[in-house]
Amino acid sequence: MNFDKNLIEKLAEAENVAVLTGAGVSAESGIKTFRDPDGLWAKLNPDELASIEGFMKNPETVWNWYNERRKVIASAKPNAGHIALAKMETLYKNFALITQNIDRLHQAAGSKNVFELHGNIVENHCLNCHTPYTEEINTDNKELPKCPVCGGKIRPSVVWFGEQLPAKAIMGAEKATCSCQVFFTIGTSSEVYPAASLPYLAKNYGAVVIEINPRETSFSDNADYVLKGTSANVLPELVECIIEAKGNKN
Ligand code: BJW
Ligand code: ZN
Repeated sequence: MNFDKNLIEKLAEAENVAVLTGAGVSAESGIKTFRDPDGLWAKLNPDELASIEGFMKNPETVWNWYNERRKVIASAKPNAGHIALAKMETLYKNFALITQNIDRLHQAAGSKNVFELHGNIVENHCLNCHTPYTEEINTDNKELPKCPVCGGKIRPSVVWFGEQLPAKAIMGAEKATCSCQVFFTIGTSSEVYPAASLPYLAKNYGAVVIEINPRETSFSDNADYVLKGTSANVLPELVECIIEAKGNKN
């Protein structure tokens, strides 16, 4: 891909960079997205599977849907896009990786300063008393685990529709967004708030905003640069260009 010269210059000069990622970044690791034609929500109802109301109505159904996803995620490996983002972190004084993904693949690739806006699929807690549930999950056991403290229902520590985002994650994400010179939005449809508001916030605070996505999104028209392509294709090349440009500056 031929990158715009001004864009590479901005990336070589920047000290603070923030990146927002979505499901598309993990697509090339074999994890389905949500809103693509073959995505999870094409066949399944988010109200039934990703809301507290859905969980209360059919806790076992929801728990077992997460069991199936736990299996897929446990066998998934970071792809070239995750690895390039971990490398990108080492190039900057301040770098924040803000993710909507629950799969922990950024951490597996080596990213350090990660803000998980929608929680993660590795941790679980009691719906009733909020105590973390630390027993190993047997993904073949269809029965919903019960809290050893109060007997309450155990749920995955992910963020469902209508729920608040973890305060530390959203506050850290907003701080990084307001103080960066360059903001990336990668592999997200920009449909889900408050994550979708971050690129606008970055723009309002003067950052250059770059979108990487094979398709147009709700945000595309507002981006300063749109790099059309998959994250595993675009990111490794882009990171090499930044390294080269930074080398030429010194
Ligand atoms: C590739 C690629 C490749 C493909 N390379 N790219 C109006 C305004 C503001 C807020 C609201 C509103 N109406 C309702 C709300 C609230 C709601 C919301 O935003 N709803 C919208 C749908 C309208 N938000 C919430 O409820 C949030 N909480 C909240 O706001 O609290 C305060 C509040 C409470 C009550 C009322 C009002 C306010 C919580 C949101 C939680 C989202 N949870 C999920 C499930 C997490 C657990 C799980 O995984 O099971 O999070 S839903 C799902 O969507 C998941 C994702 O993180 C999230 C975002 O999806 P993402 O990552 O963008 O994926 P896709 O599939 O949409 O897009 C993939 C993209 O990748 C596409 O663009 C592809 O082209 C691209 N792609 N291959 C690069 N190889
Ligand atoms: Zn409990």
